[in-house]
Amino acid sequence: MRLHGAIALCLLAAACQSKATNGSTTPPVVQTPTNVPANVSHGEAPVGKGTAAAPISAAAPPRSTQHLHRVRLEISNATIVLAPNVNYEAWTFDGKVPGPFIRVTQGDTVDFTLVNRAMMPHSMDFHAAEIAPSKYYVNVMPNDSIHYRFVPHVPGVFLYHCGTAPVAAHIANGMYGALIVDPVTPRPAAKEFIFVQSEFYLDSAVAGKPRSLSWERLLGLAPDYVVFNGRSAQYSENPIAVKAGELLRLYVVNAGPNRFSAFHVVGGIFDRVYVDGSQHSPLEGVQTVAVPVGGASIFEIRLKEPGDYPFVTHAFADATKGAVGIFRAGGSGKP
Ligand SMILES: [Cu+2]
Repeated sequence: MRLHGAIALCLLAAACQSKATNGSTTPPVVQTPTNVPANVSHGEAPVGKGTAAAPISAAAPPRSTQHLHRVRLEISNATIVLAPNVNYEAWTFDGKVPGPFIRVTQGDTVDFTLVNRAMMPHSMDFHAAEIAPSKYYVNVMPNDSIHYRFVPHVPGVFLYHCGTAPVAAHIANGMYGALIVDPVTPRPAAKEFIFVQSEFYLDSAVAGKPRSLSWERLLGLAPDYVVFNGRSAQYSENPIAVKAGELLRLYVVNAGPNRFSAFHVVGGIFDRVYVDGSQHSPLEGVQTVAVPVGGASIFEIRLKEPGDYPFVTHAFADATKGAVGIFRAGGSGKP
């Protein structure tokens, strides 16, 4: 409110000065700001009062205990909700955006089947795999399927996505997800979350119909929404409950298709960041780390005291378009 008062005083002073110089006796017009900013740091979106579950959970799946993972994904079109009253006709893995979060351990076998229930060719590219794209990342025709196996040898967190051309359109329509590859020696216990950042480019609204992709806006790099886990600002409207002092581990994946993420937690400094998931030489004591499109990093942080801590891409046009959430730290989770 003090800010508003200062703005009003400045405007008043300008008007008075104008009166003094032009000699008019017309009462000064004082403009009042109409957009009242949320009374919370980085309140780019409405902040919910409680900690109700968000529409799409950010909880990471638990570490796996099996060594053979039969993963079967079905491709289909599905209407998703990008924001209140904004529906989008998405292309999906298993009817959701992002697709299912998958978790395996280094050296496990992934036995993968992709079934195409949509009306056009699609495919699958696992960044965690080291196999020949010309053999496996090939188009699967409607009502057809493909089956292959791979062994992830490198721990980290990895993007998976449809690789059918034009890839930008398939990703912009929602065809991506995250695969965690745990090291054989488990990481220290932590509360773990996955955030997949991505963009949506909308065509014109037609009454009663979900929105769909605007290719022109995509090529113009002008997203309408930039989101974590497929929905604008869902973790601001439904803050994520954590405890002050406990170790948080964030698997942050950038599906794009175009925008870098400048991942940052307001009010915190990362203890360690495993850049692009690499086990080697994590960054220590860093504030903001870029996650490139097609990349993913593992962030570890402890929030020092109870309170609300926004997490954002610090590219603030994108945060304003929905890439913002809140960690709501309560009670002590030591140390
Ligand atoms: Cu596709």
